[in-house]
Amino acid sequence: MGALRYLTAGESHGPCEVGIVDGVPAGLPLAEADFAHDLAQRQAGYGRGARMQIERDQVQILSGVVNGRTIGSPLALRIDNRDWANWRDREVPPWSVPRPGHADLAGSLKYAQTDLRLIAERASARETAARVALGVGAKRLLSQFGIETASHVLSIGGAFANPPKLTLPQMRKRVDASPVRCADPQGDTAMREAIDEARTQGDSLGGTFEVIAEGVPPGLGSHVHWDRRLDGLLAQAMMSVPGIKGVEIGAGFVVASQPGTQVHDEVLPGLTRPTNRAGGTEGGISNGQPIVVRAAMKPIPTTITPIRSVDMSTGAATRTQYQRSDVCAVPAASVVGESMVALVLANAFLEKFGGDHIEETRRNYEGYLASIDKWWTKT
Ligand code: EPS
Repeated sequence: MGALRYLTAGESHGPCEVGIVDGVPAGLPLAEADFAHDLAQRQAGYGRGARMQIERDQVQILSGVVNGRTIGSPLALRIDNRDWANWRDREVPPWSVPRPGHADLAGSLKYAQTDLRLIAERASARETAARVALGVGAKRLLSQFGIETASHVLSIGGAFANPPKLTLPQMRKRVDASPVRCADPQGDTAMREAIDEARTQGDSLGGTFEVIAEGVPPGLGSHVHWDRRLDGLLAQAMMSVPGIKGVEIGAGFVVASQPGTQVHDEVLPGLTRPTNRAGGTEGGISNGQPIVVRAAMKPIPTTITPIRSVDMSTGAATRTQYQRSDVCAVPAASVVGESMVALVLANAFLEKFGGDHIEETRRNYEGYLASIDKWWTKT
């Protein structure tokens, strides 16, 4: 059991999405308005479909906050599904043709459902609205200790970004202004063109994105057991974002083809590191360098152009039927990935420093920094 426990509930066309998190220390400032930015970023994004014209994601805090501060009890967050009003009285014929790449086929076998929609309802990435809401709480906790996160899209289909070196505030400013959450204006244009082309071709696109966390102290996670390794926890959390098929930390897959002398980040006096190819973790422990995690997302499985499948009610070969969907959701996934990284880091932070009130967490954190200060100087 982690220091932070969180769950989500909700179906895509049910009344609402819900997130619950236990373990948030008391005394953390938090208001409903604090959720607006991240929820809007997740909803927006070039390549999103008609559903996002319907939804206006807003968090209602159901418990855990009084007078703008957490009180140490579980935080329950609700986001309404506005589309529910359009579905609740609708007669929907059962779906029997699984979309390759979606949970339809494997989920219907596992849960013995002949109507594949009953699988799709929960498998839908609509659920990630609740994760982003939970991530806002995690980010708020981390920011009390100078830990900041950002995310940006690196590629969509065959269009790539080549962003300059940016501070996190600079990056956030550029990303917020880009409909594909790309920090490089040329990449932004190329990515939007790629999405337009895919839409015209009746196809869908995936891509890659990066999450960065700065200000993370050394010592989160542990080398002593497989399930305490911070890199492993980050990879699992990132892979749990719908559509993600690959995760790398730091230089990732590239290091496998390079000699050790060109891979490992040398240590200089003051414990500074001239490079960060390790992506902020060594031996499953944060090392004081920025955490850098990248993920690869597959194209959306609901394609305008039908592809081969089977009608499970007859066993006959057929083709998929198009339903409303996004053409590309990589920008949205980058927001969700950042939320998951924040949740993993907040959990690891509270495991190390504990605290039932934020000031207790602060005392523990500052005591630790003072104890390691003789070796490690913050830059
Ligand atoms: C999704 C299908 C689409 C997306 C949805 C994820 O929804 P619908 O079936 O209602 O058209 O828009 O994403 C969201 C609703 C969201 O909030 O991100 C899917 O099948 O995964």
